[in-house]
Amino acid sequence: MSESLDERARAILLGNDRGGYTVPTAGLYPFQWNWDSAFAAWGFSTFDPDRAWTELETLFAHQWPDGMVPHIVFHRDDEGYFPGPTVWSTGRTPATSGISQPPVAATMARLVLAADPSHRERAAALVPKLLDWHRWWIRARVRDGVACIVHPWESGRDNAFDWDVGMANVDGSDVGPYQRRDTGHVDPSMRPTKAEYDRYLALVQFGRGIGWDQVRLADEGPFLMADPGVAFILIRACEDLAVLAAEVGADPGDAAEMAEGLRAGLDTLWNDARGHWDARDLRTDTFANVLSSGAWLCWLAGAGRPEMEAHLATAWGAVRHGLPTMDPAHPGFDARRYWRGPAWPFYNALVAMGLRDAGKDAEAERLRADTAALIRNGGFNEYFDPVEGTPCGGSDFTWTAAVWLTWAG
Ligand code: 9YW
Repeated sequence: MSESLDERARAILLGNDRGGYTVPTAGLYPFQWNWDSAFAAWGFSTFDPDRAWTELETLFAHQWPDGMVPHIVFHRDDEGYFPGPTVWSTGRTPATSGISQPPVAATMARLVLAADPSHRERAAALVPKLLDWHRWWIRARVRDGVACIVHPWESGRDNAFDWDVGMANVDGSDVGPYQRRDTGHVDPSMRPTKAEYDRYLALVQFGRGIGWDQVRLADEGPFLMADPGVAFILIRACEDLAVLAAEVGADPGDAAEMAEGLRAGLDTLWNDARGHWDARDLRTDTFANVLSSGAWLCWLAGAGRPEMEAHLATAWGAVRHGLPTMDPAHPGFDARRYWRGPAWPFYNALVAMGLRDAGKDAEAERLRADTAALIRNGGFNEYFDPVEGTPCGGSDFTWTAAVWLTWAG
């Protein structure tokens, strides 16, 4: 008898385990990524809660003194990824990148605790670290009342169309020669372009040039965009942190107040002319003018609006498989190019969590069933073409396996 999908998913998590941390996928992403790890913990919680807590603890063991939790921890050398530790040059040991990633850890920690409430002490020990991280976001990234990113990688949605308006002001012409590695692992037509990578690198070089001073990065850097994705995730994470702290008898600090303050700033992300949540370039005060993946997370923060429900129905009418990460009617929609169209199982899980909490059970269930079918037919890939259902990107992906075990399967 062939291995069941549950067994396969568990084998992927165990196979990507490098001892206390999990890589997103062998080859393409050989280090510990921040939000991937939080999803890995949720996946582990279905069969090894102890290992789930270790995943989160390893991530937070590399928190910076200022509270930031970096987007990559380079636990050991690996030539298979660019840009590696010497390019970031953050001076940390072990090396880390110099930016963060969407703060889903508090939300995942709450779910991990729910899976096995006996680990209260480990949860309680994480609460002050989560609080420090969320406060870091407020101090180093919230500008104009809303959560911003200083690099597209910080959004976790690297080449989303959202960032084009801000990236237009980043000069990537002088970054010098470099050798990409991602295009050696997967089909280059599914990856961000060279022009985008030049600019990604220019932003890293800027951060390095100011010694990774996080406040200066936001206030003086070439790129600063308000990100609806991170904005919604951070509000939800602060709310979840307040609940988690109460559940384990830890001091919740100002978690609830942070959520409230951030909620008050959300209005500046509503693009009234187009009727949807939208990314905004703070350097030029310009909307991205695109219905994109970040907007789909509105329900996660209790920020759903009737217009968003209508957009969801339209997007679903246009593609057959799962939720597209960009408006299929937009001329820039590209069904296979990373965050410019494809459906991502882990992201669907996050959107569905919001839909369910907003009482939209039918929509949440549709997303679950769609995602399950994609995985059943195509495997545990990084993402899928939402028009044809073709598996794309890296295979045997950690967070795809994790959401199969926790939600889709
Ligand atoms: C990169 C690991 C990461 C994810 C991001 C995704 C991609 C890294 O892979 O970024 O080098 O392009 O966009 O969300 O954490 O899975």
